[in-house]
Parts: sequence; structure tokens; C-alpha cells
Amino acid sequence: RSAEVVILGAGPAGLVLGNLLHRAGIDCVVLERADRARLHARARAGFLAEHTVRVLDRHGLADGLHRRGRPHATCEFRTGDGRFRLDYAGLGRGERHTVYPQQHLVADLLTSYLAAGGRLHFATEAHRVLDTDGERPTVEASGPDGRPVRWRARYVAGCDGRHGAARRSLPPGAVVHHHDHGLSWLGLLAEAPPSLDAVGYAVHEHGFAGHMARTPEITRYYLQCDRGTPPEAWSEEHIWRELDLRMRAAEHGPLHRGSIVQRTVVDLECDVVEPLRHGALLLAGDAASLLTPSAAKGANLAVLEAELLAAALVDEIAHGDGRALDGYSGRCLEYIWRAQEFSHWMVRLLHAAPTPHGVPSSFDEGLRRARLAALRTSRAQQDWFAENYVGL
Ligand code: RFL
Repeated sequence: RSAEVVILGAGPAGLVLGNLLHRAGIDCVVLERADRARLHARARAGFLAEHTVRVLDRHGLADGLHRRGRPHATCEFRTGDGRFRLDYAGLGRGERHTVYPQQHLVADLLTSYLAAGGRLHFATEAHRVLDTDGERPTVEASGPDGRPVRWRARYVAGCDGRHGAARRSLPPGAVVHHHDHGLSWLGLLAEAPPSLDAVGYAVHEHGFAGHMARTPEITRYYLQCDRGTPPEAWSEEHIWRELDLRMRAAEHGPLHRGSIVQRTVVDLECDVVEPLRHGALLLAGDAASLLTPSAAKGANLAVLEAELLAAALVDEIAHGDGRALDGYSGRCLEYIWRAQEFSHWMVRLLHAAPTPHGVPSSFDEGLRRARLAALRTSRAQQDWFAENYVGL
């Protein structure tokens, strides 16, 4: 089997790329390990930057998002010293987020791609990409029945996340810059309406707690937990008690409780692959760079990179102009490192660095307090925050 471009993974990166290539008349196919029902159910990100919305708008992929997404532009920080709010649409570049659950975006992108006649194979797992330096690289995969399938391509776009086949197929020259913050968050979805009209970031001696709206019925919460905590370790009662305590509900108002319908432990790790191009293998999205969820950058970068990669591949394949493809890695890496830097700063704003014996040093704790104080009191710092929080 063959296609000009074989795209691994039907997440935001792979599906934006697939939609754009298919519309430009480039022969492509998407191979996706999961089935369609699983993709529709996989709740992850929710905060889309204005740049992301502009990209999706430009290509007629934003109908669902405009119908059902909601604008969002406030965050609230809670500590032992009280709380303060930043209305970031009035700061920095004056940009806001659109809250639209990632699984809804993925469903829209899938519908649009398939309706336009795009080729996609569900329940098909890529194992390896071979001959990335040759004329016709090959993807070894297995289909829904488990039988091996081989796809030949001119280019392979690795949009299959951090544990996908693209990462496994990197040549020895690829560098993966990795950082582990040594911190973990229990990520929760509660069947409950949002408890405040803002993203809530709470810093407490028990650890960080976060609140992020998703839909009127579903809210995401995060609770910092010890590394290695199994997702099921805490009872629902214990979870709500910790959320109440860390979000200081007694002081600032109760949280709307509901059943916990999803739990994942996220280790706050991040990495960047450099470069993003290895011959005919090109990386985008989490396959290119993993970010912590601290600043909601991952899905936004995935969309940005997919648009750049689509334009570069169209230039190369349809017009024989390889300049944009040659520049793809360098261009994306500038955005990636900026996003990594801001996400890193967010982690340091919300946590003191852990030490080998677990307790953060009082010095690091002092720095964390100073960061938050600067954000509360300095307009320049608030503008910088707003620009980086929503921008790319
Ligand atoms: P995805 O979405 O992981 O899609 C990759 C797809 O590839 C498939 N796959 C394979 N297919 C074939 N063969 C293989 N060998 C394969 N291996 C994997 C997978 O089934 C999947 O369908 O990657 P993509 O497209 O790069 O998109 C990245 C985003 O999903 C990710 O960065 C965000 O979800 C990160 N993130 C957030 N980003 C934001 O911008 N805003 C947020 O508010 C936000 N919240 C979050 C998040 C990530 C979270 N998790 C998962 C840690 C909240 C959470 C809890």
C-alpha cells in the first residue's frame, strides 16, 4: 500500500495535517491505533489559544468550536495570603482562550476529513518507520485483525504522540532534551459544573490544586500527588476533601461536587526532539515535544505545527519547492522552546522544586512566593504573563 504522505496518529496534529493535505490534493492516509469511539471519548485539553482558532478558521475547521466553545479570559490564584484574579483579555495582547474539549475538536476534524473523502485506518498500529533516509520510507504496522501491513510513502508525518512509532524510529543522531520536574498531578474529570468562572490555581501546604472549566456539565480538577500514586488510590470523598482544603472553599465558596468520571496521573515531565526532521520523517505535536499540562500549550502547538507542516509538504510535493520543509524544524523549535519556557515557569510558580527527601527547601518556597507576589502586583509582569499564557 502507498500514499505520498503517511500520517501516524489521528490526534489534533495528525487530523489538522490530514485535512489540509487532502484539501490541497495531496495523496495521504492517516493510521490510527485507536478506534473511532475511543477518539471521541478521550478527554484531555480544553483551552484553545486565539492563534489555534485562527488556524482552524482559516481552513473552515472551526464551525463546532464557534457553536459550542466558550470564550474564557480569567484566572484566579489562591494562596494562604488570599486570592487575586487576572483578566488576561485586558492584559498583554488582549487575547482570550476558547474552551472547547479536545475530544470534540478531534471529532469535528475527523468528520470533516472523512466527509471530504480522506483516507483513514482505525485500529491500525504503526510499529516502525524504516528507510527514513531513502526515496521511499516504509511504515510497518498491524491492522485491526492483527495482520502486518506495510505502507510506502514519500514522507511520513509522526503525529503519534510521545510513545508512538515515530519516536521509536528516530535515528541515533536525534537528540531528545528531557526534563522531569519530579512532580505529579492527579488529573480528574468531575461530572459537575465549574465552581468558579475562572481557571483556579491554588497553592497550599498539601500541594497544588487546579480547576479548569470544560463544559457546563464537566469540570477538570488537578491535585498534586506523590510520584507513583495509583490513580485509584484516593476515594472520591478524599478527593473532594483535598480539593475543598487546597482551593480554600471555606474562605472562597464551595465547590460543585459530582462523580469523578476520569482519573489519570500525569507526571510533570517534558521533552523536545531536535531536529524535527530526519530525512523523510517529520514530527509534529506531542511526538515533537511533550509539555506539562501546566500552561495548556500542547494541543495549541500541535495545531500550529500541523499547519506549518502541511504548507511545507504542499510546497514540496505539489510545487517542487523544498525550502519551507527545510526550515520546518527550526521554525517550530522556536515556538516549542518558548512554550516550554513558559510552562516551566508555570510549574515553578505553582510548586517549589522537590528535593530528594521530598520537602522543598524554604529558599525555593520563598522564590515561589516572590513569583506569585510579582504577578499580583506588577502590571509589567501581568502583561508578560497574559502574552505568554494565551499566545504562542
Ligand atoms: P495525541 O492527541 O496524543 O494524538 C496522537 C494519536 O496517535 C495515536 N497513536 C498511534 N497511532 C498509530 N500507531 C501508533 N503507534 C500510535 N501511537 C499513538 C493515538 O491513539 C492518538 O490518537 O497527540 P497530538 O495530535 O500531538 O496532540 C497533542 C495533544 O493531545 C496534547 O498536547 C494535549 O492534550 C496536552 N494537554 C493540553 N494541551 C492544551 O493545549 N491545552 C490543555 O488544556 C491541555 N490539557 C493536556 C491537557 C494533556 C493531558 N494529558 C494527557 C497529560 C490535560 C491532560 C490531562
